[in-house]
This record gives sequence, structure tokens and C-alpha cells, in this order.
Amino acid sequence: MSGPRSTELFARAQRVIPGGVNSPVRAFRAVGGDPIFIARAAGAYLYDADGVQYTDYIGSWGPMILGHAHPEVVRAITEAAARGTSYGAPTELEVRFAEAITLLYPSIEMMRAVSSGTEATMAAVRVARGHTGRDLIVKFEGCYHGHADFLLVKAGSGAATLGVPDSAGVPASAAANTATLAYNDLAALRDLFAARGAAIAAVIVEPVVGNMGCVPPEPGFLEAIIELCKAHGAVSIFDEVMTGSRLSPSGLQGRAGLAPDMTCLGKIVGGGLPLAVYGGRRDIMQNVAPLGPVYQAGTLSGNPVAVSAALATLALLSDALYTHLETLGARLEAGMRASIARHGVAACVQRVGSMLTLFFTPGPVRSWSDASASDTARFGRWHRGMRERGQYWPPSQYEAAFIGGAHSVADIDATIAACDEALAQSA
Ligand code: KE4
Repeated sequence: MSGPRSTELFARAQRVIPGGVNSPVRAFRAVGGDPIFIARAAGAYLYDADGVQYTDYIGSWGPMILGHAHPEVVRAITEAAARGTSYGAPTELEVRFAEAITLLYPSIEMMRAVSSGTEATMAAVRVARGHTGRDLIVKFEGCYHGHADFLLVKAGSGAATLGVPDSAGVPASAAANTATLAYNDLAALRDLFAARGAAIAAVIVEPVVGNMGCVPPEPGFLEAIIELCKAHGAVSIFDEVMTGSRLSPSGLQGRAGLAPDMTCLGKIVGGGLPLAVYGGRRDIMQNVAPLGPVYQAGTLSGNPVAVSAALATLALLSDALYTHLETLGARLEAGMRASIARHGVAACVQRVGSMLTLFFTPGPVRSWSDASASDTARFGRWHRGMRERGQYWPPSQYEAAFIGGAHSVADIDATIAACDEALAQSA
């Protein structure tokens, strides 16, 4: 649990930062207890303000696939900073980064660097709307694409499926052009295209969902999104901010052999610094200013320090890394499943590669309605038990956990043992 230094820092933080954190999920409100303030990290481990070590399964919410403070990434950042931290002018680094991304992701013929996943998806949707001249976008319940107004939308009532705001401060008008469907509901998607296909600018999807917990697409679901968009002149957008270079060096699309019209990337491809990407077909991206009429800009876009971290990270995405991640992921999944069976817990584990979720519901979890049936109170008790045993797991039932290249078999086995005890304790 959080030590005295974390407790003191949290009290101070709450006086000057809403909820004491700079991003809501970090406040641990879904699992109880105070957030743990981190002082440093190395490899697979975090060290809190009281010096307590945790095995980290958040990895900064995905970016730390190499582990924390990888020496080659740190060296790239240090050397870049010594050359100046930001110029607001084009650099060779950005050209090399764009060439690396377009090589890794062939569906991305042109790209633009931005500073967060939110910026990437916000811009991608604006470009899709500019390209098609249409306003309606389609998203799926349980998918999170950052906090742009028109993406903070939940399913409206009635068959229209038109959105209603999912946050205060989002005007109804911003939500009105966002239709929300159930993930994996192919029939509903076909019906919407049949009814309103000519009005649809884009469909945006997490190709493997991380933001309701780990939920994989059913066979044919992603292919149908791409095909339906093509048939109706809409733009398919894969939001691979989380899955990009997580599930393979080329994300889910590389693992599955798919080519969406546009892709958003972030987290890993940003080397864990504020760097994200949107891009796609050349004819679509040529709409972007100064080439075309769709405006998008950013003071720190393509920042040389962030791009240097990204290039160092991309260079280390070896086949051996993904083999290691798959081996550890399978081991952790098997260990957790054995515990669930041994204790007779109504729970399931869903995993794709090195992202996984332990759901406190029997499963399978195919959509938000399945995920939201989880026993979140028991998840909170289990999470507390994991924390007490030095395991730093995402503090929400509706998040994915991540394994990194610095994790070892011994780390995984210790986590399995902690999970077993915490499951028993959480009954
Ligand atoms: P950012 O604006 O947080 O860089 O990216 C937004 C975003 C877009 N798309 C996907 C698929 C994402 O997962 C995210 C952000 N993910 C969350 C974790 N589920 C970030 C953690 C947080 O919000 O603090």
C-alpha cells in the first residue's frame, strides 16, 4: 500500500491538481486506497517515493515495451537534449522517423507527428471528414480514443445509436455526429451502413480493445469494417495507439495482415515521450495543411528529443523481443487461469500477445456489455492484494496490463504466486 511519503505527496497534490493526478485513472479511485507516487523506474520495476519496489504491469500504459530507462533510449534522449530540445523547424530526425513508420506500417503512405494519442485521433477524424465531406463517425462502446469532444460519446438511446456526451462540458452538438455501436456486433454495423452509409465519414476502432480490458476482435469484424468503408466511400481508422508495435513491430495490422485507410499510433512508437502519429493513404493525407485544406498544427510536433527516443526504441523492436513477450504472456495467462480454476472464481483471462486482462466475470468478454458485468468490487480487493505483494497492476478492471522485455520468467512466476494469494484473499 502507499507509504508515508506517497501519502504526504498525495495530500499536497490534491491541493493544486484535480484529484491529485494529471490523468484520472492514476488516482486509484476504482480500486480504493491512495495512489502510489513513483520516484524512479528501471527495467521491469518501479520504486515508489518510500523506496518500495513493484513489478510493473502498466509500463506507463503501454509505452515501456523495452522496460524502463533502457540504456540506449536514455542515451538517445541525453544526446538529443544536448543539441537543443526543440527548434520548431523541420529536422532530419523527423524524416527518418516518418520513413521508419511508413516502412513498418505499409498502410501508412504519409504521416504527421503530433504530441499525444488524443491529438492523433482528433486529427485523423478531422482529415477523414475533410476528405469525404461527411460528418458522421462511428465508434464502438468500450473503446477509448482520447478525450476529443466528439469521441467522449456513449451510445444514445434508441435504434439511431447516435451519441450522447460521455463527459460534462461536451455539447450535445459535438456528440450528435458520433454513432456508437457494440464492439464485435457486425450485424449492427452492416445495418448502420445500409441505413446511413452515404453519410459516414469514418469508422474508428481499437483493433484489439485495451480500454474496456483486453477484448480481441471476432474473426471477420475488422475485415468487415475495412470493406464496408471502402464500399461506401468512408474512411477506416485503426486506433493503434495502444496496439501499435505492441502486438508486433507493425501492430495488430502487421500481425493480422490488414490495411486500414488510416492509422493512429502513440505510446511505444513515441519511445515513451510525448510523440504520436496519424497517417494513412496518400490521397487522404494530401488533405492536410499546408498541402490541403484540413488544418492541424503543433508547437512540439516531431520534437527532436522525443523523435530520438522513438528511433532508438523502434531500432530495438526485434523478433526476439516479441518471442520473449509471447512466452511470458502465455506463462502468465496459464498461471492465472490455473488459479481461477483452483479457487473456483467467476473470472477469465483474455490476452493478445503481451497485453492481457483478468476479468472478474466468467466471460468470454466480447463487448462492453460483457465487460461491464464484471465484479469490480472484487477486482478492487484483488488489486489491493496484488499491491501488498509488490505487483503494480492497472488500477481498473477496464484496462489492459502489459508485459515488457525486461520482465523475466522469475518475475512472471512471482506474479502468478501473488495473484493466487490475492484471489483467495479477495473472496
Ligand atoms: P493519449 O492522449 O493518452 O496519449 O492517448 C489517448 C488514447 C488513444 N487511443 C487509445 C487506444 C488509447 O489507449 C489512448 C490512451 N490510453 C489510456 C490508457 N487506457 C492512457 C492512460 C491515461 O488516460 O492516463
